[in-house]
Amino acid sequence: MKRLCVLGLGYIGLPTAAIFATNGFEVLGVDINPRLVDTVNRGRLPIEEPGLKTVVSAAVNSGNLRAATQPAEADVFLIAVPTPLTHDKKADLSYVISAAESIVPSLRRGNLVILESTSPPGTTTDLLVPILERSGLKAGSGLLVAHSPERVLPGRIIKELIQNDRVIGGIDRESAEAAKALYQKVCEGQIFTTDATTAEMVKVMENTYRDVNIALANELAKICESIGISAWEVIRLANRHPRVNLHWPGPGVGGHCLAVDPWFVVEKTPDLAQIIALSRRTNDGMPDHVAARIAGLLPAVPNPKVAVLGVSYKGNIDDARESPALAILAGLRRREIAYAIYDPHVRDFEHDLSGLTEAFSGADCVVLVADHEEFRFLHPQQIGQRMRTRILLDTRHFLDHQLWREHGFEVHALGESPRKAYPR
Ligand code: SAJ
Repeated sequence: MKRLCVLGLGYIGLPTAAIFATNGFEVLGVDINPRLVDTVNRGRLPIEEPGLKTVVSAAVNSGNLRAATQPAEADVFLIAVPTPLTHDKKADLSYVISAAESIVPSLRRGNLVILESTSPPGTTTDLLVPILERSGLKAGSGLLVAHSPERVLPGRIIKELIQNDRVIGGIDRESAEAAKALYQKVCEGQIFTTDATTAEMVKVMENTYRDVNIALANELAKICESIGISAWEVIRLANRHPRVNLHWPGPGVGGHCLAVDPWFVVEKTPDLAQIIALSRRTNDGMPDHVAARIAGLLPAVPNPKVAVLGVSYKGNIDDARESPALAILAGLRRREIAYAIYDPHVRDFEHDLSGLTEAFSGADCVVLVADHEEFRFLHPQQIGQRMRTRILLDTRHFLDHQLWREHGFEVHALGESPRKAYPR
């Protein structure tokens, strides 16, 4: 199993292809986007991700990684294409379907096909296998098929691809063992095998677990705002209990994973997945809650302006797709509140981005949305001088509030409202 064909050169496919290539595999990376294919063939990067540039340029320079728009014969086909949501919150499996169809003419006896894309439980056996069998081969006798979900955290992809444990679900034991033997060549973590549908459920439940816990924290944040205590202090102290691990509130849950995968469980069993659906709606309601809080904080001045800090879906990454910032900005527009945006990481955004000075100039409120490390070094005195009114709303409880107060800012945080503690 030396020749690999990786379908999809995105956040997961490209790092995976590059890691296999630097471990001696001959890898063909396939993507429908010719510009992306060209970028990869030149050893360049389409995304910002620590360590990725080194691995991709090493892979391309070694001659082991080549990109193309069409698949070719290989020993292993690894599908790592997006599985987004449709408008009615169902899994859009069209990329999986077309990737699977594209490899049918290249499939040969003994090939291993692995689906890495996060998919609703049942996808491998009920959707992927029937497409692959159009080749004339029979899954389970001559064709190996497995699901091996990716579990890496954006911002730590290279490290986690190598170090994380993996769960591999085969359509039969032979498929699971073949996929395990393959990943063992590049992974340091432990590899556990199971059946394909269980592996699919494992993956979607990991992200569902996190989403539900964040919803609990966001609900707590709103409760604490209403009774005048700090959710951040409650969580910090509750987490001193040996069996409690409350998550952190925030301006909403973004990205392509937590905000998407729980719906795959709801889609399968809508009557049963009650807490899961409610959690999704709770988290989806946070951006508008933030917009409403901003509106409530703005002073009575003509044409108030908000400076928004950070629009990626979380800190220290450049990915602003599905970011809660988009819904916050929509909430500001609905309320006819003007804003300017500063983000040192994001390049590709559907709204205009401003320079640092321009964003703060004449502003009445700074709102921190993404917790980029650089924002710790912003100096409230220099910023305050450019603003009309010194108000800060920190949706991540990230900045040094004491310091900002010392420089004349009225400081507010999500999950907190003016203290009523020790009222007597
Ligand atoms: N967030 C909170 N509060 C928290 C933690 C996160 O509001 O306590 C927000 C973040 O700000 C962000 C969103 O949740 O908007 C998601 O961020 P994340 O860091 O939790 O996760 P992702 O989406 O970047 O990556 C997740 C990871 N899954 C888990 O940790 C269970 C990753 O391991 C998966 O591989 C990835 O989804 C994926 O591709 O499925």
